[in-house]
Amino acid sequence: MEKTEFYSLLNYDEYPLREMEKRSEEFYLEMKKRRTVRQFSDRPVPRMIIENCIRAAGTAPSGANMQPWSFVVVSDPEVKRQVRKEAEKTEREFYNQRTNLKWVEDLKPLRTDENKPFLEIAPYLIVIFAQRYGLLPDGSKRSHYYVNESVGISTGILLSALHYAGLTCLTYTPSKMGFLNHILSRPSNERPFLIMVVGYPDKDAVIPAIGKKSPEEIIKFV
Ligand code: IYR
Repeated sequence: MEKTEFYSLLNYDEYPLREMEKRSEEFYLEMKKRRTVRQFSDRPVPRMIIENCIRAAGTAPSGANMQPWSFVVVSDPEVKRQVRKEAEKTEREFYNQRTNLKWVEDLKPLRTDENKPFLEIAPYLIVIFAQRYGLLPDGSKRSHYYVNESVGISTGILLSALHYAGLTCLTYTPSKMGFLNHILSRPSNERPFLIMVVGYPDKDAVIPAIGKKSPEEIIKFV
């Protein structure tokens, strides 16, 4: 297509088919090694690694390119302590609520409970916020589109980048998340989406004996 003020030329690297096969398989084998970890080491991680991974997340496609996300990186021990305190409060309610019996039963294989020590032990909590709408400098609102899809894709890229960099993470969603706006002073157009707990695994970390569905179960070629 003709180059105009709206367009610039695409920078695209085409690989030979054999190379594409190899790259796709290698990527699969790398991602297959990722496991959600709930026991972290307090070993520090250089901030630049986190920043690079968030830069990768920021390349995600989004509805009308509105990029409706914010990433708040928490490493301050006092802020982590507050997050843990509030998270454990809402989890205690969740695990003891009679109406959640079936849900709690479904979680048994994951061995989760209301204790969330990793929120203080892991060096970083990346708190991802979804912007329901944008706010312009004059205070007026700007529509955002497909917010969940956009922030979900960005979060997936963040997870992949962290794993590829050699870190472990936990995608953690406290049962209620409103407290994150207060603790982190986020505006009312933002709602907490997920906490990405990031660091090295504890040297004795264990993982649940669960697996993934087979390709036959998840793929249909039509
Ligand atoms: N937020 C609780 C419960 C929980 C819910 C789901 I869905 C999970 O996949 C895992 C846990 C907790 O994190 O303990």
